[in-house]
Amino acid sequence: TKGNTALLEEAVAFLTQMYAELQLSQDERHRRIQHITKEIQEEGFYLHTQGELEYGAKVAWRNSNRCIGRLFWQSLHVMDRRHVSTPDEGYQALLEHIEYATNGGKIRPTITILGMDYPNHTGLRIVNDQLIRYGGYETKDGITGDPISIDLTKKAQSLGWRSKRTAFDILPLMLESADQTVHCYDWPKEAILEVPLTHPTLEWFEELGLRWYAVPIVSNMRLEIGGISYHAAPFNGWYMGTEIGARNLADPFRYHLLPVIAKRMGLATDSNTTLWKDKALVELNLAVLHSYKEAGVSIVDHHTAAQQFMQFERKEQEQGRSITGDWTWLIPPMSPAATPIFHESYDPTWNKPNFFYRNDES
Ligand code: HEM
Ligand code: NRG
Repeated sequence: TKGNTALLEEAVAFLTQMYAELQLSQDERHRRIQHITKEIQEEGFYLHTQGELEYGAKVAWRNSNRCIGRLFWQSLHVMDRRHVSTPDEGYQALLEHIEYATNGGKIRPTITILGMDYPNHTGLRIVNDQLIRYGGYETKDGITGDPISIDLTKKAQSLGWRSKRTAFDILPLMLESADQTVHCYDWPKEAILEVPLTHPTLEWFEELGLRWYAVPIVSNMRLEIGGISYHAAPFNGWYMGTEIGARNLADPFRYHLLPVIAKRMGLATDSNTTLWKDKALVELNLAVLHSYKEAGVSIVDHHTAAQQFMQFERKEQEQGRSITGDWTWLIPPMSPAATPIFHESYDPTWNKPNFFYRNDES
């Protein structure tokens, strides 16, 4: 936690930016800063207004250097759930987030801000790194499911969670309360939208029995606004196809499906120069985009996302702002040089408000 002087400095910087950008009255800004100064002196923290929270969350998205999806930052739907303190209320609020964001497939970018920390009070913590993810199990014949979730799956099991041990079991929500006990909740089956994967032309593809969930809801980051940290602030947009098709299902340390798909395609996997991995990647990524489209679930391909990102850059410039970015994350994991982002360079400065990994400044 920050000392009072540092906190006040960050608060003033944030309010100054907000009042200038939204062209609010400078008198009001003065009054607000006076109020906050007193609050910080007396309490060691201050409370954001709903407007500050909403603006701060949107700008945190706009400042997310690693995000290619930032064109839509103004459309973020902010759920102010700061009053939530018990795990049961937390579960209820997050279930509402999932339902609102999923919206039958027409995904709405959403953030929920749950509880908060005050001096001498720790708010709820979300143990999961995404609200929806598949379990992973070590078996004597190798790993079943998502290897990235092996530890979290063990933790759920230690809390009494039981599953069918398929390759695609939805993990339960785990919430840690102030007394450091962890509470475990299964999502209702009907709340979790998933997409079975089929291919536009390869008929055998659906026999692989692959699927992925509709909405990525990142829950391992801290939202920082004006010196105040929100440790339980999960957010979502929609997927870019390559996240699923070129990483989650393809990485050797995730579902590792390229050899399986290449064999079904009849490719010679004993020679690198057949480009069997590249060919399998293309078909897998086509299947992802095709299936989400077919199911009516929002998704964006990496070429369109890159065009939208360039539009974001232009729009920001028109507003007199320059964008910051992390090139190594912005380029897509497939055909990066076929997108304009590859051929640009980005200022790596981290502006605030922003999202940070929990317990970490970067
Ligand atoms: C990262 C796309 C919405 C904040 C990313 C990444 C992609 C992406 C492809 C890289 C992920 C990776 O390589 O693992 C999109 C798309 C969105 C969207 C298509 C659709 C609307 C959002 C929203 C927020 C956000 C709503 C926050 C309010 C971030 C942050 C990261 C990120 C903080 C970095 C995550 C990390 O460091 O692990 N986004 N995003 N994005 N995005 Fe977005
Ligand atoms: N790569 C991760 C998700 C990270 C965030 N991606 C987004 N965020 N699209 C994965 O599950 O594949 N978002 O807020 O939409």
